[in-house]
Amino acid sequence: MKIVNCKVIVTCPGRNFVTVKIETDEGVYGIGDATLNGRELSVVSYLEDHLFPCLIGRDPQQIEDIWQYLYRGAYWRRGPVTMTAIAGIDTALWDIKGKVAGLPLYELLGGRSRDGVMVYGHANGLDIEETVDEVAKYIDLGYKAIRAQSGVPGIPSTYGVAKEKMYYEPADAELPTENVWSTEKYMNHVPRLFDKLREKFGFEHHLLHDAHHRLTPIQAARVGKDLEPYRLFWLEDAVPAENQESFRLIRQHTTTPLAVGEIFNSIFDCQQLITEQLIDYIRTTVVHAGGITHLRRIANLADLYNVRTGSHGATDLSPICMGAALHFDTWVPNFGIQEYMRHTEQTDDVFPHDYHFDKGYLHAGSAPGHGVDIDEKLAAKYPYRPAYLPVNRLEDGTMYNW
Ligand code: CS2
Ligand code: MG
Repeated sequence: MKIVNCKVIVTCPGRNFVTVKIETDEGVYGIGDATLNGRELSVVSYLEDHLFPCLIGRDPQQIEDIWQYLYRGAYWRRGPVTMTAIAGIDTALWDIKGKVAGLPLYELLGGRSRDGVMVYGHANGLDIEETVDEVAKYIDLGYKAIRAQSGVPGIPSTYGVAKEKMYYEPADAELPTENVWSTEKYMNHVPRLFDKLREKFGFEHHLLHDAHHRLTPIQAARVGKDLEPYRLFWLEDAVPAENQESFRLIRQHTTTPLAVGEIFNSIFDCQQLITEQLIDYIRTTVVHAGGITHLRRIANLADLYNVRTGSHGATDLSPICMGAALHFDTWVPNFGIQEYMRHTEQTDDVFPHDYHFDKGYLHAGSAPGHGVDIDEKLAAKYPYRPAYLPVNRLEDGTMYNW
């Protein structure tokens, strides 16, 4: 079997997605997600100009060898653009392998470890009352786990608080919008949100929260301690994790479980966090961490240290990534939870898929490969539109983390 053609499909059914399609001489094809929010076209160039020419004529069944060739062969290893491009190819190759074998991807990985994949949805509101109402809606929809974010009094806009409740989309402008942030105001507010949620709904549901890289280690330690009575499932991205040692300090002070890793792209970004058991959940996912081949390595390392998976699943990860992630989650022994932000109907129409939601769980489906396809004719109706995530400044104008 040989690879005869590779292409990239860029489409914007409400938001931008980059898709790799690999075709073989036997007519079987595979697709993979290669979307990097706000830097989409860099990945397109990396694929078209540098990787695709190396693939023509290769045996698509040799996934490991191709992965090593693309990773080691670049000389310049790692980085989000490189690893997202490799992920797009890797996912497409696993899709091909599944189709050739006539087996769903989770069977190729080692078979089913669970019946369904527990997911968490996103509840958010301009204030605590609105967030409480949104959490109630997710409970009614059957979710077992809900992430809660609320606007902070005195700050005009807050991370995670959206106008469009079911379809949160932060990449909303042709040039980055500027937000204002105050950690002090946030820190006073966030325990009140969870106090209210536990008072209203009790302790039956898992509650999660994302601090979106905005705290210093000692601030994160304080927030973790303040939230302890509310038994969070996790506190996410408490601090930027470039400095992995930061987590030592947080860990010394709080038993609130910690999750990190949605912006990591390699096992080396989480090596210290995992081996020193400084986190509880690793959030790397298929599209940004080198595909199934590399994510499996990260999960295996994590398993040795009792760290569980909790893959990123925001709307900027296409349904192809979600499909592949669900197969991965169905197999991975040290599964924790999967993030699930619903895609718009427009997006779902472009990417017909086999997975479905039922009573708080997503089910990967049993179609061969990862079970997601792309309607190229429909995709062509939605051309690329520049769209960026916001940036953040402190109240005095200092540039900060968004
Ligand atoms: C996030 C995302 O889902 C999450 O936890 O932090 O909303 C993130 O901001 C986007 O995926 C960025 O592209
Ligand atoms: Mg996050």
